Amino acid sequence: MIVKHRKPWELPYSEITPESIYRSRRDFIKAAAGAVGALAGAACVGQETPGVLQAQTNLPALGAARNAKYVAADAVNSYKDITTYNNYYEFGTEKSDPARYAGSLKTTPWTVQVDGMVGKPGKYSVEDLVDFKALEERIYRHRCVEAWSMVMPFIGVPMSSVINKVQPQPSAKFVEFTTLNRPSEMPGLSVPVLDWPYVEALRMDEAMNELTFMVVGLYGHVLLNQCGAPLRVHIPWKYGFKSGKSIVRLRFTDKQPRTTWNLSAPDEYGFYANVNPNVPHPRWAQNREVRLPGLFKNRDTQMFNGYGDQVASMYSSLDLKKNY
Ligand SMILES: Nc1nc2c(c(=O)[nH]1)N[C@H]1C(S)=C(S)[C@@H](COP(=O)(O)O)O[C@H]1N2
Ligand SMILES: [Mo]
Repeated sequence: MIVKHRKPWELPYSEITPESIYRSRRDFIKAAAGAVGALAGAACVGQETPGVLQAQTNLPALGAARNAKYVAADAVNSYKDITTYNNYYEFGTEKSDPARYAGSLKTTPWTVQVDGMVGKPGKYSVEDLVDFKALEERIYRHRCVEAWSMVMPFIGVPMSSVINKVQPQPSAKFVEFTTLNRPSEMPGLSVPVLDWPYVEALRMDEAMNELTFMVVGLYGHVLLNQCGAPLRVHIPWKYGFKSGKSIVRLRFTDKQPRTTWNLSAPDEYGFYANVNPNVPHPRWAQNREVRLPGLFKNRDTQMFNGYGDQVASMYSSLDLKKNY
């Protein structure tokens, strides 16, 4: 049974600003202080063109060269913003819940099941699927359907390199990825806000697109659990909900998979979920967004989140208002 709880962005303030009204005064002041800190951080980022961004963390460092082809011009968000303001409903629906509760998740050992229409099905470790000698750093924009955005220095490999290892059959048209479903370590799973486990999927050409990234690190280090350790997807031209975290299964199929948010509210969350400012969410506009840290919508949302050159051609025969 799916009990629909009110999601944070279903409150009426979301149209005006997701943050300023709802936050307690204390949080408000903290956010304002954060904004000042991020400005200082942005100045450092501007100077630090080569090399990998470093974070304040005890997690192991990951060697990865920055791929200059995928560096968003915008200032990078602070490590703190990226790791304390999260959506990861398996740990709770508040933005602060993942940082609070994800620490207890055990990410080793980790097994990814590969099945369906694939030449090399089986159980794989992260290291089997991701070539850690080929890691790259990419600075990607990240746009949530809730109309906030951030810029994140991810470390990973193209999803195409992972898919090529397992050799999908030519008949496979979609790849589905499933998140871990472990109630003992994920308190949010006991609340039926979604039909668990969290499932997302891409058309095969989308999965093979050069931008689609299989992420193992952030800011020069191994991913924190709240960010989707040990293995998460990032698809920068789609709304954030397409980018599943803590992936335990890759399934190849010829039928369009039933994805979690689409099942939960099909009129609000399409299978494609391309960032499209011309298709408003039924309950709020999508043509503006707040780049965090910020208190108000402070920029226009770009078609395909600004990645149209690399992805628009995949949708030339689709009506993107119908296929939202
Ligand atoms: N398993 C799982 N993956 C998920 C989510 C989730 O709740 N569970 N939330 C999605 C949404 S809505 C967004 S915006 C991004 C947030 O990623 P971030 O916390 O790294 O910014 O993760 C996506 N992946
Ligand atoms: Mo999102």
